[in-house]
Amino acid sequence: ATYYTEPSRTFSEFLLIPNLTTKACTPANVSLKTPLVKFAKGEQPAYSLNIPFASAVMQSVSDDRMGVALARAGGISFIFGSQPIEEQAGMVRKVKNHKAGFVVSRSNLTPDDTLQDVLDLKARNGHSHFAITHDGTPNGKLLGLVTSRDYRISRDATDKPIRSFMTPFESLIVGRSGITLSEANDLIWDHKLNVLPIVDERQHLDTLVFRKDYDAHKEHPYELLDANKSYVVGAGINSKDYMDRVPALVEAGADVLVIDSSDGYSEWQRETIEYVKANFDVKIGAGNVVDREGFLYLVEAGADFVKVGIGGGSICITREQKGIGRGQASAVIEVAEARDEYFRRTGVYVPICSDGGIVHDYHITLALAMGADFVMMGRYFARFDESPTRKLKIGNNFVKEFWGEGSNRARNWQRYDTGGKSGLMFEEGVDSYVPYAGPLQENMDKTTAKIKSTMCNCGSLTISELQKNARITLVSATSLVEGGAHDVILKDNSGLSGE
Ligand code: MZP
Repeated sequence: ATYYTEPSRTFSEFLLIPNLTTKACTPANVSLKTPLVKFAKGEQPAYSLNIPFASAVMQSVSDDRMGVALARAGGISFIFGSQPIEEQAGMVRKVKNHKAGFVVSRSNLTPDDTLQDVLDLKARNGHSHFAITHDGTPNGKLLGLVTSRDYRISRDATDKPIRSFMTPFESLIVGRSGITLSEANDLIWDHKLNVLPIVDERQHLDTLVFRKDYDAHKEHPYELLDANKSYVVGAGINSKDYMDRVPALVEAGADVLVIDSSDGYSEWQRETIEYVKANFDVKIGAGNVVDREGFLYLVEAGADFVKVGIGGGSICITREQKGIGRGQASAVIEVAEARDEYFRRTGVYVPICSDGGIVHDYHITLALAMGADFVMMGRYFARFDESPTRKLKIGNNFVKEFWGEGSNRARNWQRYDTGGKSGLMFEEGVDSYVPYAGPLQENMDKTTAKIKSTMCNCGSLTISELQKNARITLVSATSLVEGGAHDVILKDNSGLSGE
């Protein structure tokens, strides 16, 4: 046997040490954009994410509803594959056919009309929220209405002429809106609007600014998330029925596939990748691996990205059942080194995804700092309204159901199969509950705010800067205690009463 001299380490064993924070390094200036699939030096990846989050290929996490919600927020879902092919393809189709949360309609409104007129038009068209765009001259015509999710207009403003919301300047700020950057890009692209989208720190559209000389089609300031103007969606496949599953998923519009397996360092995966590459024009990720050898094997087979992690998932008992796996931090660090070395040697950058084991938000920042390009999470997303499972009340708390793919409930034997048995011989996952946490967007806003703030502490405006500049230290067991509230009586738990 070969012995590794270093122990396997998890994220909780590390902390980031701040670097110099320059004045330009503010959360609003931080970009979380990250490549999803491989690309050659000097080129752009075919798909990027605006936030480095993917939802797990799991029955209890990624269906079409999660697919839409996460794509809208700038990440990607991989629709679970442990279901009949047609049902999975149907979910993919639903995400692809989903219309973003706004409509633009040409209207005959003029700046002399009041907002009440706009509201009436809005009511007639069934729009719930809107912003207004204009052709740029103070007396010009409205270009249309943009509905969005959280645009609010005060009641007492409704009888004012629309022009009071406009300035006589060439640049016209037309309204605040909460739609995401990708939605704004779709809007601009689809309707040939000469407006420049300005985004807030959450990558949400803040304002649309009219510019006479601005041609969105010539100088699009942001990359479009996706070329056929629908949400980007991924889908899980396995190395058993791929010859039937892949054609159906591609036909349904899946942009990116991923071979979902607890152990990806196998000839089964190589054959699957080769088949997909030879027959389809679709991106395919593979995994999971936990070391350099596994990474290189899948990359040489043609994988567009590689997933890292065995046994670290919150619902996973693989390590207990089979004694295989590796601490997630150690796995990411080694595979990231192999990725960088491969890039130096070949000029091809193959993104890696840290899959499983994210417990605290700061674990995401650590995973990125250690070299992950994006993270895949199950437990994190299972807690939200948008996950496919039931919300229940247990005692005084709301919870959501969350079960592993290797549990008796999911019976995803293909994910664990090591050769030809069509059944689950023993469980590698559990059936559980997670605390209900509310809507996805609200939670993700908090998480990304923490990541951006930490990146500023580390003096990094982009994920690749963080990967280069981060200084990471191991923590001792005793200093872990120092990291939480300590030596104080917490008010909530004190049991004290008083006036
Ligand atoms: P987590 O984010 O909940 O910690 O981990 C999610 C990851 O656990 C999934 O993306 C997948 O790789 C893995 N998983 C899913 N089901 C099981 C299981 O039943 C599992 N053992 O390990």
